[in-house]
Amino acid sequence: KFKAQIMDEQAIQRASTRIAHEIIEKNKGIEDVVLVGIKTRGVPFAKRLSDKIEAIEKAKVDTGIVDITLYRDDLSKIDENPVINSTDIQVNINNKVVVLVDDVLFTGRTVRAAMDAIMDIGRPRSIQLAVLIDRGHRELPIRADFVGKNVPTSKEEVVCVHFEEIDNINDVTINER
Ligand code: 3GP
Ligand code: 5GP
Ligand code: MG
Repeated sequence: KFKAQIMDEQAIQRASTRIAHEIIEKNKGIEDVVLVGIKTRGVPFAKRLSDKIEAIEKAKVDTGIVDITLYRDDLSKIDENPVINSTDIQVNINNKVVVLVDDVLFTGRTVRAAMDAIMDIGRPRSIQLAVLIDRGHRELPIRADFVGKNVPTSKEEVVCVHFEEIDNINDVTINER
């Protein structure tokens, strides 16, 4: 059930531009940076960030994709088992700064699994995390380095991120379960 729109297209654009600048600033350029989008909607968000970074720095930024599914044994429980489905990172990540990119950060379990997938294929110098929405309710000691919008939610609420490539519209809404 729809409750409210919390970001429109322009708000997503502005947050993406700001985070692109923050990634460049924190890493003193993008030479050693690899953006890795977490499927599904972390991928179009990573694309937006890489487009912005390229426009600012006039240089290509390496990108990759990880696919992680959370299997919920019981929808009423918070217990979720992250499974790494596939990893598509064509560049060497040894000694690189890997920036994981996801749409929503919630318990942190997906990000933990994504870090496992990264560590399996190399030894990055560091791993950073960029998310469009941080909705709280962390169950692991994980935080984001770059946040589009902090949105305090109840567990009964769902954040719905929509990107044009997938949903034909760019916005973020809050719905009641
Ligand atoms: P995404 O691939 O765009 O991130 O987790 C799979 C999908 O289910 C996500 O799509 C997300 O949009 C949606 N989703 C909505 N609410 C939740 C939730 O509370 N937990 C999880 N794991 N996914 C949710
Ligand atoms: P976590 O593993 O941190 O609990 O959840 C992160 C993943 O689950 C993200 O990839 C995200 O897609 C999905 N997720 C968790 N809660 C929500 C939510 O409220 N809205 C959306 N769109 N995705 C969510
Ligand atoms: Mg996601």
